[in-house]
Amino acid sequence: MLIRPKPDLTYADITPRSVYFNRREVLRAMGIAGVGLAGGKILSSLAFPGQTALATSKLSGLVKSPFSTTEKPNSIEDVTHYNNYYEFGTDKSDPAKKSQNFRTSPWSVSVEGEVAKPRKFSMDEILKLAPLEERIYRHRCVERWSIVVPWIGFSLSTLAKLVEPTSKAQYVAFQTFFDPTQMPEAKYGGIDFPYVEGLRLDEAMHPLTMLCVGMYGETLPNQDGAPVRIVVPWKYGYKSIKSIVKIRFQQKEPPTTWNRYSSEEYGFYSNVNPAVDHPRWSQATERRLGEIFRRNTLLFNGYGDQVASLYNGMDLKKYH
Ligand SMILES: Nc1nc2c(c(=O)[nH]1)N[C@H]1C(S)=C(S)[C@@H](COP(=O)(O)O)O[C@H]1N2
Ligand SMILES: [Mo]
Repeated sequence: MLIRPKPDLTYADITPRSVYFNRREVLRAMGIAGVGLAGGKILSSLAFPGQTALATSKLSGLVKSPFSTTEKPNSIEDVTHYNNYYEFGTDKSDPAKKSQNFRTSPWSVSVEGEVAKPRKFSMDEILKLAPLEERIYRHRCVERWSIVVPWIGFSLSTLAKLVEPTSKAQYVAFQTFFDPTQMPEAKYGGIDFPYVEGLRLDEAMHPLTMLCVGMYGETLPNQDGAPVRIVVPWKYGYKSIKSIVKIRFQQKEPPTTWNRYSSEEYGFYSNVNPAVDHPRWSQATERRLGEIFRRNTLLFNGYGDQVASLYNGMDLKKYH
């Protein structure tokens, strides 16, 4: 039998990042900063040592969100060069390099199952469903690193209400796009694809749960889940499924990728909880990318005031 390390343990703790070349600084020095709408396209044709340029474009009409933390966001370099996206490799630096040619247009998301009005939404339709909000959220990976990201999008409930879930809808299942020809690294991932995730209906309808289409004022970089992903800030990062093509409302609890891989280690709920250890490591502390000293991890990742009531009376150790 082949004994191989569990993929999610590859980086049980973070390694200090090397210093990345700062794209914006370089552009400023070159006198081509502030390129506005065309910025993404120009940037995508430039590459600097140690960093891959982003093929993103600016999103306009952004509104601030009351859900934002006042903590300082990480740099865009941190957030785009330290990723988990196993379809594009298991090393934290792989997604930035290996997702560059991922085709994210045309794109549509099929919303189906226990709903009165199933339909497919094109990306253009999604972008027009609601005002795009900038929401600065804490994001905590089960591997004990955390980041603060200015995501862009709106509450998933906005889309859900349009399809009118029936009374049988108790859970929501999500599925990532999968194409082994575009994602040749996936075969070394050690998990099954397409990547799937799920939430209880009340979790999915909670205003903090985001349908996310961008970050840092622009569309999502490929490595962060372009063109559209879910972000659930009070749960471990793996619940925040990237590049989704399907949302299904259903009666039964859906299978989820990491739970299938190891149910002891990755529960369906996966709420951030410093008092419930992963079987192989403590979850009490975390390291914020860019910081040296560890921080204490907060129950529900600090979103307890908003979400604790969803779990009243539940044994959080059992339903981890
Ligand atoms: N499709 C897909 N979604 C995914 C993953 C993945 O491997 N594939 N990794 C998850 C994990 S473990 C984390 S921590 C977050 C990381 O999101 P980020 O790279 O944008 O910070 O994405 C989650 N969503
Ligand atoms: Mo993660």
